[in-house]
Amino acid sequence: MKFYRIFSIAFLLIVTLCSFDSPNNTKQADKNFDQKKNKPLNIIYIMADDHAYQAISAYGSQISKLAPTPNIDRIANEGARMDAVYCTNSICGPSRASILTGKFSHVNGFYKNVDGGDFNGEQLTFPKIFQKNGYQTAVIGKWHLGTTPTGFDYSKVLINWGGQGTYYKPQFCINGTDTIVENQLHVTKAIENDCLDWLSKRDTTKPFMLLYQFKAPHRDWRPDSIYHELFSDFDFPLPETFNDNYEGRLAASENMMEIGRHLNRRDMKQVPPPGLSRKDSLRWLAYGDKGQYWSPSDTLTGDALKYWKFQTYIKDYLRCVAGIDRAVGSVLDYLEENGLSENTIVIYTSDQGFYLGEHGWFDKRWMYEESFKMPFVIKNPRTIAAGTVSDAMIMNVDFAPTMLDMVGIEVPSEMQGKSFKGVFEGNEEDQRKSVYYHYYEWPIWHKVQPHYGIKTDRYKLIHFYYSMDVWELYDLKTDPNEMNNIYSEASPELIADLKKELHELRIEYKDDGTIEEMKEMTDIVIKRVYNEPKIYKESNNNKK
Ligand code: SGN
Ligand code: CA
Repeated sequence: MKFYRIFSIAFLLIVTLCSFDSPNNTKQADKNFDQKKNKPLNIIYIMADDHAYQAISAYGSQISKLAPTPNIDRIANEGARMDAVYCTNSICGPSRASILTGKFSHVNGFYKNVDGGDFNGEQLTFPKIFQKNGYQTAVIGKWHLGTTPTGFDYSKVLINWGGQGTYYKPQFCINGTDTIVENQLHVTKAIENDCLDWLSKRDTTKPFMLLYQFKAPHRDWRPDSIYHELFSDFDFPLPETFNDNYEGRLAASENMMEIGRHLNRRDMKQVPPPGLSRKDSLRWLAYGDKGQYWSPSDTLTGDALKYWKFQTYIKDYLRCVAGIDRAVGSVLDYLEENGLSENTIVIYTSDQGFYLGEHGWFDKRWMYEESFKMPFVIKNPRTIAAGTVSDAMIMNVDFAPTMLDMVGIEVPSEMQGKSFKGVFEGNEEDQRKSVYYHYYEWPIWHKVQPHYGIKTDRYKLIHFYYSMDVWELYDLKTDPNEMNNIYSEASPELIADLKKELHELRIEYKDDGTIEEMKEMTDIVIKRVYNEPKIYKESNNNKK
């Protein structure tokens, strides 16, 4: 018995050490262990879908003060709140693909959600590198990249509604083979339970890297019934730019994502009249999408109607956020209760930002601040001082290199992003001077012109190039809400400097195709070939 125990301890030790002895990274074994505690660093990467920084109380906005997120704030308080993290393409699948690969959309190939094909899971991603280096890896929740996740020991991802998943009766695919439908729980609760379950059953001899990814608070903002009464006794303030008239911004003026004009009956939780066929009732619910006028009552019109739509929208959105905050809290509690807090990096972010009524909008896609900027809080008790706030400019392609770097794994040179670990160690020279953006999808959904641009610490220059040729320039110091396009009145030197920097970034990131080539990328239709189990396809077809 004694011999067996000694043998198994020795065996475990060998297995653990061998698992770090990867040809990829010889330095890792010594770096990855805390010298004092001899424990490897784990990672929990938490990502919501469409969670605006304005709806996280650590960021201090007016609305978040009325709808606080104490658990997400715990991560910021115990670590850092990052104030200038940007996505390179503000749309779900493309942002996720950039995060996984550390590469820009046009390089990893997944640059459009609609007619953009499937993510090529054969390419190098950070979960694969963690896995190779002895980590136990898992992804649970929203994936939305078509193909079955690769690089994970365990995956349980949403597959219905084209990979979006639904709030109720969501369908999940486990390890690319088994499909299950969750009939009881709200999707956030189901994902929360699955993560806690995976954590409690994991192999404790190995470090872990878990992607914990919510469907909420994505459109159509359907909260768990336990939150239905939340915020029902007060209204939220309107954002400053709620009644923007888009003057001087042609692309914005052509949008189809206005709270006043494009929220449909389904978004507003209206109930179809009895007796309609399934097809007709779906059509009835989608009414409003294309700007068709509707009101829930004969008397609710004009500004009052727009106000009612905003309150209905924002309250449901924030109720979804409340569920996420609880689910973040239970995982943080698990880490504390199981002695894992000190050696686990926890990140909370969203696939992109979102409009909560700013410029009169919902949705994302624009290079304007609310959708370009991602919320990002991170705790790493070994290297990040509690209560850190940083305005270092970071892009989502930097996440993979940073996570690898933080645990001591070498960052592959093919990744275009770079580690921002140095930001927490006072390495100013590591910091970016500007960030780059490129969005391709057109016209659905929401009619946002393809555009690319650059943001420096003060200015933002954007080129809308698809069915117009329009430049916009904002001075973020004097006009943080981006209401005044100063392109035609700015000094030629300033414009020339910014264009030069933009041009250099396009060359550096290998995104220097001609306008015609970029338009072709928008026009090309690459059908998705879902690598999903037959049972899912059949049940989906039955719905049509
Ligand atoms: C759905 C939504 C859109 C949203 C896209 C992309 N419409 O199509 O409003 O922009 O997803 O979202 S819905 O009526 O079906 O909800 S993303 O998060 O996948 O990028
Ligand atoms: Ca999204």
